[in-house]
Amino acid sequence: IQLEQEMQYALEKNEFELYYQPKVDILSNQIIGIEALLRWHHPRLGLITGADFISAAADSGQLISIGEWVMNAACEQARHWHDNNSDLGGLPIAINIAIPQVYAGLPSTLHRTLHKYDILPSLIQLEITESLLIRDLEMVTSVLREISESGISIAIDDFGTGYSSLSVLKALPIDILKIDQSFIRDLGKTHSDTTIVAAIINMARALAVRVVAEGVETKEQLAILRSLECDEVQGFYICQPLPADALAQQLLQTT
Ligand code: G
Ligand code: G
Ligand code: MN
Ligand code: NA
Repeated sequence: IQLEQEMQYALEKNEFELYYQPKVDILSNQIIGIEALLRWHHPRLGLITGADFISAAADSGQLISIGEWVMNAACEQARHWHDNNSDLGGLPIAINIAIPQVYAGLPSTLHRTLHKYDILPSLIQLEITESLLIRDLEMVTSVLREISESGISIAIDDFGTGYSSLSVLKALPIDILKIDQSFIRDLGKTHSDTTIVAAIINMARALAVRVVAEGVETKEQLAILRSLECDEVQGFYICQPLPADALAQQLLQTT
Protein backbone atom coordinates (compact mmCIF):
# COMPACT_ATOMS: atom_id res chain seq x y z
CA ILE A 1 0.00 0.00 0.00
CA GLN A 2 2.78 2.38 0.89
CA LEU A 3 4.43 1.63 -2.45
CA GLU A 4 1.20 2.57 -4.24
CA GLN A 5 1.09 5.93 -2.46
CA GLU A 6 4.73 6.67 -3.12
CA MET A 7 4.20 5.86 -6.78
CA GLN A 8 1.91 8.85 -7.11
CA TYR A 9 4.81 11.13 -6.24
CA ALA A 10 7.44 9.19 -8.14
CA LEU A 11 6.34 10.65 -11.48
CA GLU A 12 6.30 14.21 -10.12
CA LYS A 13 9.65 13.74 -8.41
CA ASN A 14 11.14 12.23 -11.56
CA GLU A 15 12.24 9.03 -9.80
CA PHE A 16 11.72 6.75 -12.79
CA GLU A 17 14.44 5.95 -15.29
CA LEU A 18 14.64 3.72 -18.32
CA TYR A 19 17.49 1.24 -18.59
CA TYR A 20 18.33 -0.15 -22.01
CA GLN A 21 19.42 -3.66 -22.98
CA PRO A 22 20.60 -4.52 -26.51
CA LYS A 23 19.30 -7.37 -28.62
CA VAL A 24 21.94 -8.88 -30.88
CA ASP A 25 21.69 -10.72 -34.20
CA ILE A 26 23.03 -14.20 -33.50
CA LEU A 27 24.90 -14.49 -36.81
CA SER A 28 26.37 -11.02 -37.29
CA ASN A 29 26.75 -10.19 -33.58
CA GLN A 30 25.43 -6.71 -34.41
CA ILE A 31 23.01 -4.86 -32.15
CA ILE A 32 19.68 -4.78 -33.94
CA GLY A 33 17.40 -3.42 -31.25
CA ILE A 34 17.17 -2.21 -27.67
CA GLU A 35 14.65 -3.04 -24.95
CA ALA A 36 13.68 -0.25 -22.56
CA LEU A 37 13.25 -1.48 -18.97
CA LEU A 38 11.69 0.62 -16.27
CA ARG A 39 13.56 1.32 -13.03
CA TRP A 40 12.53 3.33 -9.99
CA HIS A 41 15.04 5.20 -7.86
CA HIS A 42 13.06 4.67 -4.70
CA PRO A 43 13.94 7.03 -1.84
CA ARG A 44 13.97 4.23 0.77
CA LEU A 45 14.46 1.03 -1.22
CA GLY A 46 17.07 2.15 -3.73
CA LEU A 47 16.90 1.09 -7.36
CA ILE A 48 13.98 -1.29 -7.93
CA THR A 49 12.86 -3.02 -11.13
CA GLY A 50 9.55 -3.39 -12.90
CA ALA A 51 9.01 -6.81 -11.36
CA ASP A 52 8.84 -5.14 -7.93
CA PHE A 53 6.19 -2.55 -8.66
CA ILE A 54 4.37 -3.07 -11.97
CA SER A 55 1.70 -5.22 -10.29
CA ALA A 56 1.25 -2.60 -7.53
CA ALA A 57 0.89 0.01 -10.25
CA ALA A 58 -1.81 -2.08 -11.90
CA ASP A 59 -3.71 -2.44 -8.61
CA SER A 60 -3.60 1.28 -7.90
CA GLY A 61 -4.57 2.36 -11.42
CA GLN A 62 -1.28 4.12 -12.09
CA LEU A 63 -0.18 1.79 -14.84
CA ILE A 64 -1.54 4.06 -17.55
CA SER A 65 0.27 7.20 -16.46
CA ILE A 66 3.49 5.28 -15.82
CA GLY A 67 3.11 3.59 -19.22
CA GLU A 68 2.74 7.00 -20.86
CA TRP A 69 5.85 8.20 -19.05
CA VAL A 70 7.76 5.16 -20.40
CA MET A 71 6.61 5.75 -23.96
CA ASN A 72 7.51 9.42 -23.79
CA ALA A 73 10.94 8.73 -22.28
CA ALA A 74 11.75 6.03 -24.87
CA CYS A 75 10.78 8.27 -27.80
CA GLU A 76 12.70 11.20 -26.33
CA GLN A 77 15.75 8.92 -26.08
CA ALA A 78 15.33 7.71 -29.68
CA ARG A 79 15.19 11.36 -30.78
CA HIS A 80 18.28 12.18 -28.74
CA TRP A 81 20.31 9.28 -30.16
CA HIS A 82 19.22 10.28 -33.65
CA ASP A 83 20.08 13.96 -33.20
CA ASN A 84 23.51 13.11 -31.78
CA ASN A 85 24.33 10.72 -34.62
CA SER A 86 24.75 7.98 -32.04
CA ASP A 87 25.33 4.41 -33.29
CA LEU A 88 22.19 3.64 -31.33
CA GLY A 89 20.24 6.14 -33.45
CA GLY A 90 18.54 4.02 -36.06
CA LEU A 91 17.77 1.06 -33.82
CA PRO A 92 14.22 0.11 -32.86
CA ILE A 93 13.41 0.54 -29.17
CA ALA A 94 11.14 -2.07 -27.59
CA ILE A 95 8.72 -0.90 -24.91
CA ASN A 96 6.96 -3.28 -22.53
CA ILE A 97 3.22 -2.76 -22.57
CA ALA A 98 0.75 -3.86 -19.92
CA ILE A 99 -2.64 -5.01 -21.18
CA PRO A 100 -4.65 -2.22 -19.45
CA GLN A 101 -2.77 0.24 -21.67
CA VAL A 102 -4.14 -1.55 -24.72
CA TYR A 103 -7.67 -0.70 -23.59
CA ALA A 104 -6.79 2.86 -22.65
CA GLY A 105 -6.36 4.33 -26.11
CA LEU A 106 -2.94 2.90 -26.86
CA PRO A 107 -2.98 3.70 -30.62
CA SER A 108 -3.65 7.39 -30.06
CA THR A 109 -1.13 7.66 -27.22
CA LEU A 110 1.47 6.09 -29.50
CA HIS A 111 0.54 8.30 -32.40
CA ARG A 112 0.73 11.44 -30.27
CA THR A 113 4.10 10.53 -28.76
CA LEU A 114 5.68 9.57 -32.10
CA HIS A 115 4.46 12.84 -33.54
CA LYS A 116 5.78 14.85 -30.60
CA TYR A 117 9.32 13.56 -31.14
CA ASP A 118 9.04 13.12 -34.90
CA ILE A 119 9.88 9.42 -34.68
CA LEU A 120 9.11 6.85 -37.39
CA PRO A 121 6.77 4.05 -36.26
CA SER A 122 9.36 1.52 -37.44
CA LEU A 123 11.62 2.68 -34.57
CA ILE A 124 9.17 1.39 -31.97
CA GLN A 125 8.35 -2.17 -30.97
CA LEU A 126 5.82 -3.19 -28.36
CA GLU A 127 6.41 -6.20 -26.10
CA ILE A 128 3.29 -7.80 -24.72
CA THR A 129 3.44 -10.63 -22.21
CA GLU A 130 1.89 -13.80 -23.52
CA SER A 131 0.27 -14.71 -20.22
CA LEU A 132 -1.88 -11.58 -20.36
CA LEU A 133 -3.15 -12.02 -23.89
CA ILE A 134 -6.02 -14.42 -23.43
CA ARG A 135 -8.46 -12.05 -21.72
CA ASP A 136 -10.58 -10.11 -24.17
CA LEU A 137 -8.73 -11.50 -27.11
CA GLU A 138 -10.92 -9.94 -29.77
CA MET A 139 -10.46 -6.47 -28.36
CA VAL A 140 -6.70 -6.92 -27.96
CA THR A 141 -6.41 -8.31 -31.49
CA SER A 142 -8.22 -5.41 -33.10
CA VAL A 143 -6.22 -2.77 -31.21
CA LEU A 144 -2.95 -4.53 -32.03
CA ARG A 145 -3.97 -4.75 -35.70
CA GLU A 146 -4.49 -1.01 -35.80
CA ILE A 147 -1.09 -0.44 -34.18
CA SER A 148 0.60 -2.93 -36.47
CA GLU A 149 -0.89 -1.30 -39.55
CA SER A 150 0.63 2.01 -38.45
CA GLY A 151 4.10 0.44 -38.84
CA ILE A 152 4.93 -0.35 -35.19
CA SER A 153 6.09 -3.94 -34.71
CA ILE A 154 4.75 -6.24 -32.05
CA ALA A 155 6.54 -8.87 -29.97
CA ILE A 156 5.04 -11.54 -27.76
CA ASP A 157 7.09 -11.47 -24.56
CA ASP A 158 7.76 -14.33 -22.11
CA PHE A 159 6.57 -16.77 -24.75
CA GLY A 160 5.85 -20.25 -23.44
CA THR A 161 4.51 -19.10 -20.07
CA GLY A 162 0.94 -18.48 -21.22
CA TYR A 163 -1.68 -20.54 -22.97
CA SER A 164 -1.81 -19.10 -26.46
CA SER A 165 -3.11 -21.59 -28.98
CA LEU A 166 -1.69 -21.64 -32.46
CA SER A 167 -4.92 -20.13 -33.78
CA VAL A 168 -4.50 -17.18 -31.38
CA LEU A 169 -0.93 -16.66 -32.53
CA LYS A 170 -2.02 -16.84 -36.13
CA ALA A 171 -4.75 -14.23 -35.60
CA LEU A 172 -2.50 -11.72 -33.82
CA PRO A 173 -0.36 -9.33 -35.90
CA ILE A 174 2.93 -10.59 -34.46
CA ASP A 175 6.40 -9.81 -35.78
CA ILE A 176 8.56 -11.32 -33.03
CA LEU A 177 8.38 -14.13 -30.45
CA LYS A 178 10.54 -13.79 -27.33
CA ILE A 179 11.26 -17.14 -25.67
CA ASP A 180 10.85 -16.84 -21.91
CA GLN A 181 14.04 -16.87 -19.82
CA SER A 182 12.87 -19.92 -17.88
CA PHE A 183 13.47 -22.10 -20.98
CA ILE A 184 16.90 -20.60 -21.64
CA ARG A 185 18.15 -21.04 -18.06
CA ASP A 186 18.58 -24.83 -18.27
CA LEU A 187 19.55 -25.06 -21.93
CA GLY A 188 22.24 -27.69 -22.21
CA LYS A 189 21.55 -28.98 -18.70
CA THR A 190 18.24 -30.64 -19.33
CA HIS A 191 17.47 -32.19 -22.68
CA SER A 192 13.78 -31.30 -22.52
CA ASP A 193 14.45 -27.55 -22.53
CA THR A 194 16.57 -27.85 -25.67
CA THR A 195 13.67 -29.69 -27.29
CA ILE A 196 11.17 -27.05 -26.18
CA VAL A 197 13.32 -24.18 -27.43
CA ALA A 198 13.82 -25.97 -30.76
CA ALA A 199 10.05 -26.41 -31.02
CA ILE A 200 9.40 -22.71 -30.34
CA ILE A 201 11.97 -21.72 -32.96
CA ASN A 202 10.33 -24.02 -35.50
CA MET A 203 6.94 -22.60 -34.64
CA ALA A 204 8.24 -19.06 -35.16
CA ARG A 205 9.47 -20.17 -38.60
CA ALA A 206 6.04 -21.58 -39.41
CA LEU A 207 4.44 -18.28 -38.38
CA ALA A 208 7.10 -16.33 -40.33
CA VAL A 209 8.11 -14.26 -37.30
CA ARG A 210 11.51 -13.56 -35.83
CA VAL A 211 12.49 -15.33 -32.64
CA VAL A 212 14.51 -13.90 -29.74
CA ALA A 213 15.98 -15.77 -26.77
CA GLU A 214 16.02 -13.69 -23.59
CA GLY A 215 18.02 -14.27 -20.41
CA VAL A 216 21.11 -15.61 -22.20
CA GLU A 217 23.76 -15.80 -19.46
CA THR A 218 26.39 -18.24 -20.72
CA LYS A 219 28.52 -19.05 -23.73
CA GLU A 220 27.03 -22.56 -23.75
CA GLN A 221 23.48 -21.24 -24.00
CA LEU A 222 24.53 -18.97 -26.86
CA ALA A 223 26.18 -21.87 -28.71
CA ILE A 224 23.06 -24.03 -28.40
CA LEU A 225 20.83 -21.18 -29.57
CA ARG A 226 23.12 -20.70 -32.54
CA SER A 227 22.91 -24.39 -33.42
CA LEU A 228 19.10 -24.16 -33.17
CA GLU A 229 19.18 -21.16 -35.54
CA CYS A 230 17.55 -18.70 -33.17
CA ASP A 231 17.51 -15.22 -34.79
CA GLU A 232 18.37 -12.88 -31.91
CA VAL A 233 19.69 -13.06 -28.36
CA GLN A 234 19.47 -10.83 -25.32
CA GLY A 235 20.84 -11.32 -21.81
CA PHE A 236 23.57 -10.63 -19.29
CA TYR A 237 26.11 -12.65 -21.33
CA ILE A 238 25.75 -10.09 -24.13
CA CYS A 239 25.02 -6.94 -22.12
CA GLN A 240 23.28 -5.91 -18.89
CA PRO A 241 20.46 -3.39 -18.97
CA LEU A 242 22.17 0.02 -18.51
CA PRO A 243 21.23 3.71 -18.35
CA ALA A 244 21.28 5.29 -21.83
CA ASP A 245 24.63 7.05 -21.47
CA ALA A 246 26.31 4.06 -19.84
CA LEU A 247 25.15 1.86 -22.70
CA ALA A 248 26.55 4.25 -25.30
CA GLN A 249 29.86 4.35 -23.34
CA GLN A 250 30.02 0.58 -23.06
CA LEU A 251 29.50 0.18 -26.80
CA LEU A 252 32.27 2.64 -27.58
CA GLN A 253 34.64 0.59 -25.45
CA THR A 254 33.74 -2.78 -26.92
CA THR A 255 33.64 -1.89 -30.60
O1 G B 1 13.88 -5.35 -16.08
P1 G B 1 13.07 -6.10 -15.17
O2 G B 1 13.53 -7.03 -14.17
O3 G B 1 12.66 -4.93 -14.31
O4 G B 1 11.60 -6.40 -15.62
C1 G B 1 10.73 -7.02 -14.75
C2 G B 1 9.37 -7.10 -15.37
O5 G B 1 8.86 -5.78 -15.50
C3 G B 1 9.39 -7.71 -16.76
O6 G B 1 8.25 -8.56 -16.86
C4 G B 1 9.24 -6.53 -17.65
O7 G B 1 8.57 -6.87 -18.83
C5 G B 1 8.43 -5.56 -16.81
N1 G B 1 8.70 -4.21 -17.22
C6 G B 1 9.89 -3.59 -17.30
N2 G B 1 9.75 -2.32 -17.76
C7 G B 1 8.43 -2.17 -17.98
C8 G B 1 7.64 -1.08 -18.47
O8 G B 1 8.13 -0.02 -18.84
N3 G B 1 6.29 -1.28 -18.55
C9 G B 1 5.72 -2.45 -18.18
N4 G B 1 4.38 -2.56 -18.28
N5 G B 1 6.41 -3.49 -17.72
C10 G B 1 7.76 -3.35 -17.63
O1 G C 1 9.48 -9.80 -19.08
P1 G C 1 10.62 -9.13 -19.75
O2 G C 1 11.26 -9.99 -20.74
O3 G C 1 10.31 -7.77 -20.30
O4 G C 1 11.68 -8.89 -18.59
C1 G C 1 13.02 -8.83 -18.84
C2 G C 1 13.70 -8.91 -17.50
O5 G C 1 14.81 -9.80 -17.55
C3 G C 1 14.26 -7.60 -17.07
O6 G C 1 14.01 -7.51 -15.72
C4 G C 1 15.75 -7.73 -17.27
O7 G C 1 16.45 -6.93 -16.34
C5 G C 1 15.95 -9.18 -16.99
N1 G C 1 17.10 -9.78 -17.67
C6 G C 1 17.70 -9.36 -18.81
N2 G C 1 18.72 -10.19 -19.14
C7 G C 1 18.76 -11.15 -18.19
C8 G C 1 19.58 -12.29 -17.98
O8 G C 1 20.50 -12.62 -18.74
N3 G C 1 19.30 -13.03 -16.88
C9 G C 1 18.31 -12.74 -16.02
N4 G C 1 18.11 -13.53 -14.98
N5 G C 1 17.51 -11.68 -16.19
C10 G C 1 17.73 -10.89 -17.26
MN1 MN D 1 10.23 -7.55 -22.33
NA1 NA E 1 10.37 -11.75 -20.79
